[in-house]
Amino acid sequence: MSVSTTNTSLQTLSEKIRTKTARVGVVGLGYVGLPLAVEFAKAGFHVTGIDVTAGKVDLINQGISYIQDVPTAEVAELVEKGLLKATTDFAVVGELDTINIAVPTPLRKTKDPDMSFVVSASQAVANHAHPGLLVILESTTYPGTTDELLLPMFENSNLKVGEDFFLCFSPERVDPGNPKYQTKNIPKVVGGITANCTQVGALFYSQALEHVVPVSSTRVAEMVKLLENTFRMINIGLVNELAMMCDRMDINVWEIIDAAATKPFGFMPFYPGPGLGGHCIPIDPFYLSWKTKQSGMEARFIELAGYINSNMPHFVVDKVQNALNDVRKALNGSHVHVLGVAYKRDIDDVRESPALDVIHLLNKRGAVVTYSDPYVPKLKVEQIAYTADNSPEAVATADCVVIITDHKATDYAELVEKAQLVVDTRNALKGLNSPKIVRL
Ligand code: SAJ
Repeated sequence: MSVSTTNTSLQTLSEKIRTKTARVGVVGLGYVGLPLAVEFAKAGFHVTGIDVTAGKVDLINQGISYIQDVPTAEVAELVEKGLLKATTDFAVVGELDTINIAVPTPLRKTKDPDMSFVVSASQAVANHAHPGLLVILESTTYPGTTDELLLPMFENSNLKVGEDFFLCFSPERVDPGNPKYQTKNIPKVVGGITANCTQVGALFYSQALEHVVPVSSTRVAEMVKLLENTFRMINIGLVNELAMMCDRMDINVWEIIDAAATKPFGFMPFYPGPGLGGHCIPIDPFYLSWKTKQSGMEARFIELAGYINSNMPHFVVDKVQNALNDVRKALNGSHVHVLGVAYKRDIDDVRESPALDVIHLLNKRGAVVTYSDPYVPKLKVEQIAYTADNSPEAVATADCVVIITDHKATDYAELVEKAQLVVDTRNALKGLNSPKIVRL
């Protein structure tokens, strides 16, 4: 009597995972993939990173980290021990037992999902798929991606999902620069195409991560992540609209939010700002609204919040223009110094940063723009290349300084002393009073 393949494959793979002899692969060695690869190598697995960028592969094989949250010393030690290596060759999948796919899921200009990275990475893995393989997609995406897009790539007459191979989705929850929550201690949601898939996916993560949250399907797991980040984007949109209301009514929006935040239950503070940056919050919700449109429903909250958030750079530039007008200066021809260009404080990432929109709009209105940011030495906005001017003169000579990113390293009291005029879009000047200060 032939033993059912389900038991054989599931049991064999589970045993390899439990004994840490499973050979682990991670596709996409960015801010999600490299920390994940390092965590599994630190747990004692032999991990192979796969990336299409040879430069990243070379750096890892030299024991060098290029990700802010991953110390080079850790990478060097793991490479030295033979627990971590990297390659650009997907053929290695044929010798691996598990594969995590963590590649970008950006938006096209039309705000439609760009699935090209997921499709090419998944197909490259599927080309070398074999019985006993566990594949887990981690890239944030619309509900249905894993079962509609990936499953057909892998399943065939010899490979039955949940029996011969296992397919899951597990949302990445990496928060770059977060000193408290990193890959190992962020609860990990995982859902499989079948119960066997969920079971082996959860077993896999439990070998290296502190808390695993199994859910009933890949679609649930895909939707969990979208709820998390849509919740955030919409609430930021709410307070941005509140900021515009308060501006009309001459009320200090920051004081309102701080006072509301004293409510010990039923409230969670969000803060207005110059717009929504990063590769998650401004993007993920549009994966959800795109998919709901496919099922004939419009995600009105998302669309409205998106409109409000994307309008904030205009609102900020209007504030700069009005602040200069109040000191009888035209924006056109004035020197405006942008303080901080990363998409959020204390990191070096400028992806989708509102600073890019603000600088573009300032240029369009004829301002002479300089910027400073301790984490970002160079910047390109449309076709214009900038080099950070971190000199005290830049602040002192500017007709107006606009705080776009409130890095902790800046001495804001000194800034107010030196500057002629400051527009503060982040409440970085909280507690400081001067006629020079204009707040969002
Ligand atoms: N922002 C506001 N007001 C706020 C909070 C954020 O304007 O009250 C702006 C930020 O300045 C930034 C953008 O929104 O431009 C996104 O900020 P973020 O704090 O959400 O930071 P991200 O983009 O790094 O989001 C990540 C997300 N993590 C993942 O998707 C895995 C998000 O789920 C986390 O909640 C967030 O970090 C976090 O909590 O820091």
